[in-house]
Amino acid sequence: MTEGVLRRYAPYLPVGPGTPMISIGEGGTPLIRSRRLEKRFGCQLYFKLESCNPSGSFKDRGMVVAVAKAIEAGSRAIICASTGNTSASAAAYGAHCGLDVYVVVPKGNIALGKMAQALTYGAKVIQVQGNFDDALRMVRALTDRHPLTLVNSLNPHRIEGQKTAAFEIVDDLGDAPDQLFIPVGNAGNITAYWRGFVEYFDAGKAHVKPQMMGFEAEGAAPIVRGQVVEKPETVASAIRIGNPASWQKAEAARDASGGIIDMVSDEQILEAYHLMASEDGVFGEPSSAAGIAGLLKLTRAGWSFAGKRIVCVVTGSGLKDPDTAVRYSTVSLTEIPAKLSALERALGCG
Ligand code: AN7
Repeated sequence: MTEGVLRRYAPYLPVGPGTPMISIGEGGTPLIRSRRLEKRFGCQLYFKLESCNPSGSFKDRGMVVAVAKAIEAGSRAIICASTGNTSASAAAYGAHCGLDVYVVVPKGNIALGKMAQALTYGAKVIQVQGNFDDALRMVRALTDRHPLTLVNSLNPHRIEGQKTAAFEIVDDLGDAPDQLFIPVGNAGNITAYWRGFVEYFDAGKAHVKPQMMGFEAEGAAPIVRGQVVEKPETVASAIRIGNPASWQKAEAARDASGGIIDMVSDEQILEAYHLMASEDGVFGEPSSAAGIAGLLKLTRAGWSFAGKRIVCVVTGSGLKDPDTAVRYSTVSLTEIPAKLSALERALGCG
């Protein structure tokens, strides 16, 4: 049986005798080597496929810990604000444990697959006439006044769980990579990875620490611009965030690692999204392409990654957002009558 994150990394997690060791199969995700895309960069490029978690995103690693600790503390109900993946994950783990789940999402700005998940797992879905930052502000104020457990990454157990992805990368590669390329939205994940790499380094399990290379979307880049973005906009709806909760922690991770936080345009995100899928068979959601978009941007700006060992985090599955996939498809559909001759003609061999 699959171990899950709580059992596999118990010594590194806030796990005690009273913690329920729940799992729906999170963690243990594949680290795969690029075959084609990496040639553009002259580096060794690996993808960490967090899309292979049970709800299809990296959120499950943190959610399993947050939900276990909520149950341990006697909570019966959890709530989050979300651009989609946190709500899908909260709904999944809440369902597994019989908790009431409330998810607050920006109306019209969460991907179809994520909405389908939250609804089918049985969460109560509340659509706010506002953006993610509005939803998070409301949920924070609500949980100050009412006995609901907040499972956004402000909940420290979320970050604890998410750091296990860094452990797995080191366990798989035998050491930390030179650089980690990762999308940045609410900035919890870059914070969690850095913590994981530092803890494994301090435990003697890794001999180097990677540079953290984070990328926001240009229309939602508060950290890069140094100010809150009131009306964030990007095709990558998961990272359409103007006032990240872990802003300072992400900057600290960037600075301590000697890395950067930069931004990529929607055009660069969509280019990377298509290249990952068509050249390496990796179908991430648009936000998950921000890392490769950043690698392409920096390479074109003259940076050299030759000889480096780089891991790019594919944070969520491309299946989450079928609307964007179809809308921006670069391939044309062909329709034919049900005849062999028509098929031959269509393939140019008739
Ligand atoms: C696929 O679900 O914020 O920088 O509410 O879904 O840790 O926020 C999602 C974020 C990257 C950014 N990739 O991670 C939410 C939410 C995907 C995501 C991010 C998200 P953070």
